[in-house]
Amino acid sequence: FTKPVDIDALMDEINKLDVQEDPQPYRVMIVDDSEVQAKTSAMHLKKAGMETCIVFRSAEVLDMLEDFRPDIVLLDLYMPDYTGLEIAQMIRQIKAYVGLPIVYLSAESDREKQLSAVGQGGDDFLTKPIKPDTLIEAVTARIERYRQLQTLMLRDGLTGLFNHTTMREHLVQEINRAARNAQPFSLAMLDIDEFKDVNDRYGHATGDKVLRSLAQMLTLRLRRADIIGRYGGEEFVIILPNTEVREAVGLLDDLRNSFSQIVHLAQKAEFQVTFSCGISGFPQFDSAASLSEAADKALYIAKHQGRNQVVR
Ligand code: GH3
Ligand code: MG
Ligand code: MG
Ligand code: MG
Repeated sequence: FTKPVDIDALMDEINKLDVQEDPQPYRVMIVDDSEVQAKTSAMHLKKAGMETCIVFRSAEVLDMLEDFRPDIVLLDLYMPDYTGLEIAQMIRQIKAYVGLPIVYLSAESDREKQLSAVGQGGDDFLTKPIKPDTLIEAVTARIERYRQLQTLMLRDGLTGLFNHTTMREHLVQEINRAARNAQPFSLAMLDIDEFKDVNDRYGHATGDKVLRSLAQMLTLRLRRADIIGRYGGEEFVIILPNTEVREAVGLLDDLRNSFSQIVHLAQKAEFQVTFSCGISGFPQFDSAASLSEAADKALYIAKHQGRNQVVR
């Protein structure tokens, strides 16, 4: 006998999620061989509430990009080992960073050289010395636009969850991370049961609301570290870092139970919806293809055994 869910309280919390702002501070990476210059910029940006990281040696740029995940790179033009231009071009060769704003921050005042720098991988050129307010404004504008574009590219418009492409990239990243740290992780594939009937009976708009309610419940109930995506129509996928398959089955079964108890409203009707779920895990499976295939197979079995259940 499972504890009944207070649906009103759950829906209240779910509704609150809609208005929650993303509180993530802006992240600025500063590449400069001059410690004084870098620290001065960093200090002004920190005062404006941003997070900064300083890289003095260009050889460390790529590693720091992975670790720090900046929203913008401020790049000095002249450094002892590589030039800013070379670093910008190196960054641009990596698919994940094609859209990352790169702004040169240099004392170079020759217009020709500035334009040539912007032509080769950079987005903008700011001349040192720069007023703190000007720097903050320039950085803020670039980051706002970058984050908007990231949301459009990486997320699904209906639910706000990660899209199919992003989830595939996250899966590969998670395999590497788990292997490096010798940790397990689980992959869950969810598919709403008889969803065609929901659309047929109550209309497509109501179907969309059901998709959003599941997305919001998953976002609310899972940990911040869990990565949640909409894989396609009424299919969802979750990566659960540092989670054994056995734990993932328990967790997803709780979610399955909660979701099945939500009473959805259409114009003249109330109805309930369920989902089925298949789970696979690392290191039992250690490639993106084998993990997906195993979760898919388990989901198929869940459907065949009568739906509204979690299978590993
Ligand atoms: P099963 O239990 O076997 O999964 O049955 P099902 O009806 O859920 O599966 P089926 O694949 O036959 O139908 C999926 C339906 O999902 C068909 C399609 O109309 C609906 N669907 C897909 N994407 C969307 C969407 O974005 N919005 C809405 N409202 N419906 C969608
Ligand atoms: Mg320099
Ligand atoms: Mg389906
Ligand atoms: Mg379905």
